[in-house]
Amino acid sequence: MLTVYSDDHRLHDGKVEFEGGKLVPCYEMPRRADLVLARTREQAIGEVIEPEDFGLAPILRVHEAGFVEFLKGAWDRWIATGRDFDALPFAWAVRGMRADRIPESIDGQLGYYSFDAGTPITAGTWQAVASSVNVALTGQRRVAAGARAVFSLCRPPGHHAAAGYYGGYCFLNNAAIAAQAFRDGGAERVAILDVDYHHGNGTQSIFYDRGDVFFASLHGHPLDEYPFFLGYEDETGQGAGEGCNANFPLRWGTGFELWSEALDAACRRIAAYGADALVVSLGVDTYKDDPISRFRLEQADYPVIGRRIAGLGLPTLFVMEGGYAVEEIGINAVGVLSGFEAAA
Ligand code: 6XA
Ligand code: ZN
Repeated sequence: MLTVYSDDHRLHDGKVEFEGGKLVPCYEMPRRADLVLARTREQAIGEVIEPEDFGLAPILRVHEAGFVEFLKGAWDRWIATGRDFDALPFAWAVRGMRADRIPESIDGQLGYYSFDAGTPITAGTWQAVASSVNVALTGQRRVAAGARAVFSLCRPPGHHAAAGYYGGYCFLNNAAIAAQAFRDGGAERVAILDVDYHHGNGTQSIFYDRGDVFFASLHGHPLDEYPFFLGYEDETGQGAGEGCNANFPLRWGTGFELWSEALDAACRRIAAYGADALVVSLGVDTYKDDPISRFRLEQADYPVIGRRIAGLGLPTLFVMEGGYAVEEIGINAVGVLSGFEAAA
């Protein structure tokens, strides 16, 4: 399987995120992608290629122009106010407040365009984010051209990013942009399977009222887990998208037996939908030793996941999302890919 990768991910290197009442070192660090890349090489998964540059047009098919402008300029505006540390928001519009007025100050806009304080913007963030999108789109193009599967080793991840806001270590939604690119390239129907530990709230919201992109997600139950405010079973899509959204929330402590039943159910829904292409939001923070998650998957489970996904028989783009048990992240992510490949 081809891997698409760029060193540009290192340009996004946040120092701190807000967690447990403190500013703590970022879990989402460059070493994550470095280890996944090293593992693809160790396991000789296939050639590693650099991304092409697709520019802004495919991004603007999914994200609001004002939001993209904000992300591009946020760091320069932040340091112009005299700060020299990571940019983090601290106030948001909630129930009954004015979400229809955009503040002018950088601090107001950080809150307007985000939903958490865990996602620092740094000097190189925009360049890394744009490159991560190119990694996804380069993989998408190869799959659209006939590859059975490609691995887009995206960093920063994307599935929490919605059309107009960022959060959860995500800025632009790589998987959603790739899914839209499949549609724009002629695919009638696209499915997205999100196996990251966290609900892909951004991806869900982008396609919620559309019937041409099916979204299925297995994740920590919103009663327990971040992002808390989306990801329930009764979110089934709306309008033309009714029936095209399937959530499988699972409580803390879930192990592979229960998790894989949910995977089978998600795969049955995708098979019934009849997609032309599949995008997998591949997070491995479901692992038992992940420092921010509470499922109990084991190393040996990841190839089984890959095999099950291969059973769908669809042209497949794997897009890297989360996973923070850094030493194991490469083993587990590449485990999924190897399982997929072995199921020829
Ligand atoms: C809150 C937790 C962010 C989760 C990010 C993630 N700081 N998403 O792994 O898939
Ligand atoms: Zn995650």
